[in-house]
Amino acid sequence: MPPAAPRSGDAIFASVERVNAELFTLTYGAIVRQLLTDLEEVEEVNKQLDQMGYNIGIRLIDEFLAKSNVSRCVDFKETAEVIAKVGFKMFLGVTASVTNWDADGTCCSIVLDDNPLVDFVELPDTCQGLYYCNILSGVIRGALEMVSMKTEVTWIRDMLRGDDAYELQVKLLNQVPEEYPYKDD
Ligand code: MYR
Repeated sequence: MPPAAPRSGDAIFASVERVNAELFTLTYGAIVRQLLTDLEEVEEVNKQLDQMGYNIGIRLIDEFLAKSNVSRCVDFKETAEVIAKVGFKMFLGVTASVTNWDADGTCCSIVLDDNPLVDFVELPDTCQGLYYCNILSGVIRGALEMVSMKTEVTWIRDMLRGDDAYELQVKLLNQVPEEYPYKDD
């Protein structure tokens, strides 16, 4: 058999990236499986995944702001676009679309173009009610809280539950105005 042709740096980099992504997906799956074993109730697993995501989100925002160079958003609409186009790309390698705005611009949906967390995943019937990707809603809630936005983030559609997309609803509950700490006079 002839020796395999040497691969270019780009090809090696791409395959290392793919292996990293697969490892990430499988590790997340192992965490969910362990939580299901330990906590038994699917509802408790949903809460725990959300809480884990929140704890990640409150730390990840620093890395996001440092690496992305995004400046303060003028409104929640811009914030949602930044999450969908920059945040998801940076941390999950995918982008998402923002849709379904309500009239006052405080509630929208983020629809994922792809969801690497669920590659290789099939849920058994015993997992009905599980929000497998609940870590993501927690991440967004935690990250936004660190930039003064209290939100409620919930899954509206989930392909693992038979829907035709992955859709998160992000509702702005309140926004604490940041105060300039010095007097101007
Ligand atoms: C601002 O300060 O107005 C900018 C706020 C940008 C918030 C972006 C939060 C990024 C969250 C990343 C989510 C990634 C999910 C995988």
